[in-house]
Amino acid sequence: MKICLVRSCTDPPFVPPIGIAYLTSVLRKNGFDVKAMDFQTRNYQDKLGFKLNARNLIIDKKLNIRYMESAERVRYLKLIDLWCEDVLRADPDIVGFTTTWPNFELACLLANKLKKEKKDILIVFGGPQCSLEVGGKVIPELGVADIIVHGEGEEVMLDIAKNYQNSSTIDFIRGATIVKDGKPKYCGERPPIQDLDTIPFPDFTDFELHKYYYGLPIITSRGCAGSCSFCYHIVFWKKYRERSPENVLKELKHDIRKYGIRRFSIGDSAINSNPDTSRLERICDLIIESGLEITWRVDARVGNLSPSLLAKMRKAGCRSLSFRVGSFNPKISKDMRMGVTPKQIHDTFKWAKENQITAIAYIITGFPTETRLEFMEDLLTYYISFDKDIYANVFFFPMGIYTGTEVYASPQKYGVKKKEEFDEDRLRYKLLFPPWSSKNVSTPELMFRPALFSYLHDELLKADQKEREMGRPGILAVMAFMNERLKSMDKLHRTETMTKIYSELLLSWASSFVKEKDFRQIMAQEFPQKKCLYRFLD
Ligand code: B12
Ligand code: SF4
Repeated sequence: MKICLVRSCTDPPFVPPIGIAYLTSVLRKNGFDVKAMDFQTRNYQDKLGFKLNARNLIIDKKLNIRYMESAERVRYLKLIDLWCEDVLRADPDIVGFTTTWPNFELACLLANKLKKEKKDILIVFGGPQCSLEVGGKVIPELGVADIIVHGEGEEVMLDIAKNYQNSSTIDFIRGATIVKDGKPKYCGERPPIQDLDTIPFPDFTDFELHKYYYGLPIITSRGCAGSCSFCYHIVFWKKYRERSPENVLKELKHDIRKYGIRRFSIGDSAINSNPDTSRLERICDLIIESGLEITWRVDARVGNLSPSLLAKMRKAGCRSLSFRVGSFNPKISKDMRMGVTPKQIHDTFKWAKENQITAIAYIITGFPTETRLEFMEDLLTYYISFDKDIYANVFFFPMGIYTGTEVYASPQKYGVKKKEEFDEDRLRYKLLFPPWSSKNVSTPELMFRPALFSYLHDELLKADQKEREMGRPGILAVMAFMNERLKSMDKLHRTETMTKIYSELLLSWASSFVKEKDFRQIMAQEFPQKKCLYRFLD
């Protein structure tokens, strides 16, 4: 029996898909004939003669591509035809798709096409996009998959392959939803794999490894010991589990020997998730002692990385840390159940910098409890404490409500007003990013807050001279930056909603510091040449 495992994506190739590499390994160890395919590295786009950005792809419930010029629609369908031919050439009995939101629509279209071409093929969907909420309800409605696996996949996929080999109908698989005659049947939760050291190392032999930008992926723990209210990682992996440092070292050595790659992307939700950092220290010690010359990046959290630990991590090859910082505002950070302070953030970033580790921060704006004033105060705090060397890599994102998270499950507690009611045609929103709102954040403002923060950040990065001239503290300087933004937005966007939000933001922020009349006076004195601000305020 032949099994194909596929990643159907048009994004640039960062790392090979470790999820299907794990499944490949487990299935091969059990005697199955497996072919893993990553369409991210194959040059289909070159073959077709055009580049496609599937992140803009929107399909409806009938699998029609929506909101797209017909010429471009045809290009996507051509791409699906090419992919389909490739999969069918391998003559599989089972095709497994690894899904995330950027590749989900393409996975649905390809699965649908495969089913049309070869009726008896068994289609299995797995990966992060297959949460119980989405995988158990929305995917069955689309009719593209026979089985949807929720969460950790090694044991479940092996069960599916064994069952299918013994009988061509599958009635029950724990950890999955089975779709029969269009009806989904959830077979209940499967306990997470207790001892991660028992899982065989992922098998990357089918991938064109030289084509990936970030080297080879490896994962040393699954889940997170934290409990942040917006975080999908804890929902997906359920229980936090760690591999032993010795087992991690063994895999690193195995990868170097087998693939000749010394650059790693560690995929842990947070490498220092455990408040007790002794396991992390031990991993670093083992790498240093064994003299492996490797480099790696990983996600981390703020709170328990000391200067000495960071120095050790650097020595063990750490070159970049991505922090899901949440918010600079301690109150919002507490609401997020992250509980970090601006000082902790600042110190961690400073120590990383001192140890020549690039620190990247992901900031979430528009948490449902974040008022406009709090957001504006955050902007100001950021402005005042900004240090170009430390905050060179900061990225701002709108708050997304993932299915299954604490915020999703308790809309009342977080004041989330709207969670359903989307445009039926826009399947993507239904799956991941509902256009929600709360009494503090309207839907358009949700998208605007990170844009404003990014703008300020970019200006601060280039603004050495300007900054000095303006002096600190800088309410007025921030205003000036925002004014610039408004001007460019006026030209670029010309959307009334955005302009309105922007002027409201300015007014509410300003009036919290100074009376509106005084504010106008100050602005008139300080920035007489900047007319457009008044235009929108009047
Ligand atoms: C490291 C990482 C990255 C790295 C490397 C990406 C990679 N492909 O490995 C980088 C930085 C490049 C990255 C980028 C992005 N990422 Co990322 N990433 C992660 C992270 C932290 C770990 C991934 C990992 O190593 N997992 C370990 C393996 C073992 O798990 P797995 O792949 O999920 O596979 C298991 C199961 O899912 C299942 N399974 C998987 N496939 C299949 C298939 C079948 C048939 C079956 C049965 C089972 C199955 O079994 C596997 C083994 O147990 C996860 C969060 C997390 N901790 O899981 C986010 C995560 C996967 N990323 C996410 C996102 C959104 C992105 C981006 C879209 C971000 C962006 N805005 O651009 C891009 C997408 C890039 C791309 N096109 O792939 C989301 C996905 C959410 C969703 N529903 O789609 C996650 C879950 C984080 C989150 N926000 O909650 N990411
Ligand atoms: S520390 Fe990071 S990975 Fe852990 S629960 Fe919080 S956001 Fe999620």
